[in-house]
Amino acid sequence: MAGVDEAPPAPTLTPVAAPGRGPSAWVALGLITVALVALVGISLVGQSGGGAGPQAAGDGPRAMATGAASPSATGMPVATISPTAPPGPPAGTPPRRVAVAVGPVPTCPPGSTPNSPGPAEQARPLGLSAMAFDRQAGRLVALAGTDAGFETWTFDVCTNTWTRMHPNQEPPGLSVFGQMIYDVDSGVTIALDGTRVWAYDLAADTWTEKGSAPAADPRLALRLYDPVSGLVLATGDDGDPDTPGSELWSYEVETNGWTAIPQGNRLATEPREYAYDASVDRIVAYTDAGGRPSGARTWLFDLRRGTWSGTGAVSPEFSYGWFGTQPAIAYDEAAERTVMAGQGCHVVAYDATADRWETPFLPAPASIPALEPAPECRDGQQIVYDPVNVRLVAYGGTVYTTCTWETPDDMWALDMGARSWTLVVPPTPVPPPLRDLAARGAPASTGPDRSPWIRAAKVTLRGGPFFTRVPGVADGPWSSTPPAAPATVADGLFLPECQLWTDGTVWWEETTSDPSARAWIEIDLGGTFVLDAAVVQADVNDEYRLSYRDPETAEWALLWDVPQGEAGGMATRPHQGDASVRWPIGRAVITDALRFEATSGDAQYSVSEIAVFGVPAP
Ligand SMILES: [Ca+2]
Ligand SMILES: [Ca+2]
Repeated sequence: MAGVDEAPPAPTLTPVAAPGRGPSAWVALGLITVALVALVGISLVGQSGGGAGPQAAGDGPRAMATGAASPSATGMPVATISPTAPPGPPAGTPPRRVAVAVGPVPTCPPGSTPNSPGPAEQARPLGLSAMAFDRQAGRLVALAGTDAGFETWTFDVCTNTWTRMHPNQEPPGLSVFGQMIYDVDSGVTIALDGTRVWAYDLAADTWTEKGSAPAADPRLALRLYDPVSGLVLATGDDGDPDTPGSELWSYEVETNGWTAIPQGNRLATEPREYAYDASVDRIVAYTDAGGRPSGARTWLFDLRRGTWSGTGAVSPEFSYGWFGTQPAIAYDEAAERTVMAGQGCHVVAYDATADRWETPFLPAPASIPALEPAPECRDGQQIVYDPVNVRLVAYGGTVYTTCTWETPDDMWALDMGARSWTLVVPPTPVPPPLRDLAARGAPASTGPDRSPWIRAAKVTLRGGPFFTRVPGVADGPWSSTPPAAPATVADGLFLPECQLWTDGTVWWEETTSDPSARAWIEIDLGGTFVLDAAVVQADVNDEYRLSYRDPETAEWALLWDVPQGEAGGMATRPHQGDASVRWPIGRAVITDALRFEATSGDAQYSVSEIAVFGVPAP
């Protein structure tokens, strides 16, 4: 049993319903968000045939479709609780503030510098699935899913370094709800593989299979540790549609014993997130909007009395729509707040004693347009409280940068008191993309099995006109840089991915299929070559044809029908974002000249690089 003490009032943060932001700003943000959602949608479509999308970083069913994303995907606070809010117990008086000690607090060795980033070059878990904080060891425990199975890692918050552990065995899977919970009084980290419980002893570096869950409940999920009872709490679903997903269980790892927690009253809607709030000795449960306007709610569960109560708090809305994965949740013992983060650059904190949600950072018009990869903008990341450094640690997830989803591997700490982020592990350094084929050593660096880039002798723009607006193609004002020199389409230099289609490119508008009025580009290779590969960077939403001239017949023949790209603006084919990936021609093509033209698209075409590879013909 832990002690319960009165504690002094905590400092306050900004309430969710912050004054001073006028309606126009909210409208602007809504529009920005719609645009962001549209961008994200485009990106997801582009990924459909490729690797895992951002949802892969989420946690299964809760991250799946519940309908189209809406402006509520901003996670913006709502003004009032509407009549359509889910039914449930009425709001009671906010609980009295107590201070339950969650567990021992280890300290860093003298001379430690936890605010200095750890080594950038260090190995780290990729494909993070779950994290928990081992309070005895003072380290994070993480499970990361890889193609070869789950890996166990630990993170030293005093040196900011990851260590790959090599335990006797590792859980074969993780429940779709994916959380791990550190059991303080038993000194082990608990995981659920769907039907069986596993316990990790960090000091011994061993995983032990503890036994089966109480019922074949695919929605069973570990949620939190109760420091008063010393038990881990889980939620499940008994199939009763009147009480969806709100069965409560306690788990005693020492005896592998499961006990149903009696509930004197029940919620009619399924909470999405749970945390134990030690400042009031209550479970904080969050119900998302579920498609209802202003439908997000916050509930409290009194573990000692077995009763739910509603709250009067204006609750933030997180979207669980088709692109939104769940926000991360953790209780910050120092700030005495339950914190949720993720989706639309949004961090919110619940102060149970005051019954209100707060926004430590402006969720903002300032950050969304820039699409800055701020830690709070990540989707599907994990956050865990670090009692050693009295702050939250955030890792994992995905972020939308410039024009594509990326999986950042840097790690951040969030000090709720100072409202500041600290970088604790820098991103892994990566070489810049090979965007300049003409750079010294670039052709040679592509490997002995790959032919060198062919430096063209002359580029000629034919037909057209180029760099001229054609009436009826597109409305509205727009801008472009001065016309690019024709030679830039064969100078070995690729533009930044997704750059505006008229920025530094050779562009043209074309509405006719009449051969006598068409535009095309001819490239004189300055000799006769045997080609074996090509790379093209051109406007994303069009198809182009690259042809070659047969030196013997002077006829033009198809070399490559260049497909549409994946995302926004200038797009490299065959692989967006990586000009080192070549399209293999697959047959011996001998030629001395190339021809490039648009074959279909939106009548607005541009190209920034047409690169071919091969050797001089014998
Ligand atoms: Ca170029
Ligand atoms: Ca186009």
